[in-house]
Amino acid sequence: MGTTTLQIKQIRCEYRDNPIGIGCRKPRFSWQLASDAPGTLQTAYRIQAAESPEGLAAGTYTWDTGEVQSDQSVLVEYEGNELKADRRYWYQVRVWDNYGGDSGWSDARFWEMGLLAPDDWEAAWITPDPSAIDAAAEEAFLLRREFAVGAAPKRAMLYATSLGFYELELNGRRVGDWQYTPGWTSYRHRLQVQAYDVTAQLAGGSPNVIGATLSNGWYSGDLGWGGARNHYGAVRALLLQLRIEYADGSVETVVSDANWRASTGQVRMAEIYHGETYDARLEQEGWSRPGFEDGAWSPVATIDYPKTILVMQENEPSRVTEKLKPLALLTTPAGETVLDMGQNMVGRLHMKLNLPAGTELTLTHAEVLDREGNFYVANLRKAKQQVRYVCKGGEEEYESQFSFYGFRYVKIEGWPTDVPLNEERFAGHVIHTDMEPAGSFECSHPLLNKLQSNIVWGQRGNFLDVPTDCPQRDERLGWTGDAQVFVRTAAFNYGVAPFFAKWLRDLKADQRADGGVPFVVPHILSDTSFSSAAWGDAAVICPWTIYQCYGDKRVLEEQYESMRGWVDYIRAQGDDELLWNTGFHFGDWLGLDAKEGSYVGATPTDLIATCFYAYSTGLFVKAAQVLGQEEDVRTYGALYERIAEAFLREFITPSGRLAAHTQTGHVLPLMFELVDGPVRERLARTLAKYVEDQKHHLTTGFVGTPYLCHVLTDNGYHELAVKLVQQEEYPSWLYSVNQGATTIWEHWDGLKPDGSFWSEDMNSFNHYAYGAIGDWLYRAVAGLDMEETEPGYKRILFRPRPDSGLEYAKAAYESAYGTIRSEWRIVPDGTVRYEFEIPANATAVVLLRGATAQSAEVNGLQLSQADTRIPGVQVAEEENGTLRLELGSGRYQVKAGLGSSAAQTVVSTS
Ligand code: RAM
Repeated sequence: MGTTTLQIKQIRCEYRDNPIGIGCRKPRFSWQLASDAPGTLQTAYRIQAAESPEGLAAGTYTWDTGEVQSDQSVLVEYEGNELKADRRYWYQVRVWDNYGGDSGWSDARFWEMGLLAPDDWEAAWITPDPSAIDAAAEEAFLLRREFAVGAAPKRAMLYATSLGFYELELNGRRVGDWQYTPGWTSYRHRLQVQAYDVTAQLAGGSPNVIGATLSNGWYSGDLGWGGARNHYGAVRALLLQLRIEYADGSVETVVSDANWRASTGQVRMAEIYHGETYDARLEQEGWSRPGFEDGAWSPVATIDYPKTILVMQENEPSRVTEKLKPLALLTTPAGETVLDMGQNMVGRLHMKLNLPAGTELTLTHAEVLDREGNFYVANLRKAKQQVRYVCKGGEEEYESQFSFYGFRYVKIEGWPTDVPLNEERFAGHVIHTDMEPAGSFECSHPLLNKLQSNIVWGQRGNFLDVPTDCPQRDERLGWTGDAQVFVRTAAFNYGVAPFFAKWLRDLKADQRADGGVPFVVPHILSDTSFSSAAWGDAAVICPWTIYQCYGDKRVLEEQYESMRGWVDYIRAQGDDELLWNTGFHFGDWLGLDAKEGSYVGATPTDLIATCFYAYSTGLFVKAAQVLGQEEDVRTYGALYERIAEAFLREFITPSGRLAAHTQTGHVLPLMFELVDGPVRERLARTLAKYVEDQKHHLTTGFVGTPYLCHVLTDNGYHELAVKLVQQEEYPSWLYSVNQGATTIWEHWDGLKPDGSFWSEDMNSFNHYAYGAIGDWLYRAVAGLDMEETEPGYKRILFRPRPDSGLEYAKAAYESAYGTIRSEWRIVPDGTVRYEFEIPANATAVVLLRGATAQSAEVNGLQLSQADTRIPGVQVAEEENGTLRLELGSGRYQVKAGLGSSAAQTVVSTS
């Protein structure tokens, strides 16, 4: 019974299509199946790889798996001949399914290996000769090299990295569109190299020129709120290698070496926090083109700097991903001229000018206006976020190269009074790591949709190469706690596996020998800025979450020692090995129950620390199980049991009362399953009471907030979670939405009801932590979730909650298997219409509360009569008032009754 519909939809190598510059020696391959037949599963696959498309056709394979009986279609690891550096490989995939279908061979795609070892480098690190140019000064410097290219180059690959930021030009044109290269890693241990295919940009049979501009960036710029700079070194330098292959097989290499020339230029200052000073009159026309006279330029010096730390680029690059038009040009009550971008964004302002030479413009960037509507920068602390631009005259265009700004408003100063200021000359260029969009959530409540948008913008603004706390003030650091609370939400909105895999390698690199984890990764704070509970736990929670969401076992393998190191670290703290009751902790950071003048919420830090100790140990045991580390499963499994017992002994009275009277205190043991039976019920009841006592307001901070609604929903108090999320009064998520927020705020009361600010000291309007509620919207309300045992959405769990006070909700998610969709809508007859989409080679469990088989229809067929004869429906049964379906791939429309509680909670939003 063969079918002809089976096809391969997309194939990927290391999460990307036709990637270049791959640095791992065993890349992994994923593909998606497409088939009309419901319940399609892959039964076998075959992958072939060769050094050319002809090689694939002729059968000269570097790898041929043969037909492998397996349903694995995600992240299949390369096991062929050893892969060579700087080489392109082609591959194709073929699959078979449970209907006897044969996809035939997919189109051939390629991947390209980057440089893999220090020996692959002939280039030297170069920097301007120190007697001529100070490579540690504020201003950027330029490097150039002219070289001849023979006729007909066939392939030209350029590899580059730097100490500091670099941007390259080749023959007068920018190389690539990547921003802030080489990205930020734990530079002492790891420095990324970017690969560029410049074949099309090279001029055959003539002189060519490579030019590079270098600024301070994360390497040597101002970083951290203490005003410290040169965290990794003071001297900027470039490492570059261009390999040109000709049609006759010969190869030529151009490298950074003593033959380059150096100059200073038009970028007088460039700093991440402070912005850029650019004097267009100092531009040297044609400097990166052949024929430019560089006699006045200085020589360069080569320096010793290790090449053992080089790694190929691991995550997607940062790019301009969107261009926003200004919403308005304002004149504030104080008379300031201010552009309003309409969105708190991260990136920079692009401008087209035609002003007299020598005109000096100052652009200052801010997130908010104050109560009077005037420009406000106090919350930026020491960050200047300022562009100073001196015009050369005539039509000119500019945007910063080496700085990024967190802003909605831009104050413009220095505009000549006799020239009209036209807002069409400006555009906001949005920049972040160019992650692949993955999910969407929408519902019938407009304010919740705005909240979802704010969460996504929070992610865009703060996933700029590393997961930062905020993008605007003198901070912008990879705070581990923030990343940990947001990772699951992040993985719904975008594909974040490469992004986190990279960052976790930096976490591991910066982890101390005793297992301690820095507050921020990459680590640039003091030697004591390590190991707070819920912050350091990022070492365990993030890899586990990435494994869950992508089925990416390699992240677990790579991080395994780091995960265990963190658990061992905690074990060595505390008065005994089962409690963590010593050391410094951020606690329930910014919890509203904090004492006056404190940032630390009222929940005892030893309770928080011990809960996370248990949680991380439990997750580590699961990781050990996945990786077959039996001894660790035993040892840490037993440790986990003992921590859980110690927790109960220490924090729960014999009658089942928790010794911490806060919302967060109750949230954690419930979320981490440290209590069950009557104790669980009691804690949930008490938590519900606390929420009701607060008239449906939360008091939680960074630690409790992400879990609060999950815990309520999972313990029979979904209606309270709904009330919290739909609460519009302060403090609540929708309070900020009603205050005009376009991103997530650091504080519930960043902007108070009277228009005043919480504080000047620490008041970011783009801090994603509280955006962690996004995970609850996707998983609890729309019900798009997964079974933990088959990660990466191989087995999907649909658990929609039409009793969410909404008329409809829908979520879609691009998984490794393909599109997953979960939608529900309450129709006027009081029934619910659900829609589910399950990609091929995945299956799903559907749990519909309050529905019965008798009253349910699937794809127009009465379930009770047709049950398993409905195509794709494998099981239909009722369990404790819940209808449970098991479905194969396909699209399903389900009509079912609505439990009585749900009918009552529907809120009309029309
Ligand atoms: C602040 C950061 C961050 C938080 C730490 C504890 O400085 O902005 O969000 O994790 O403090």
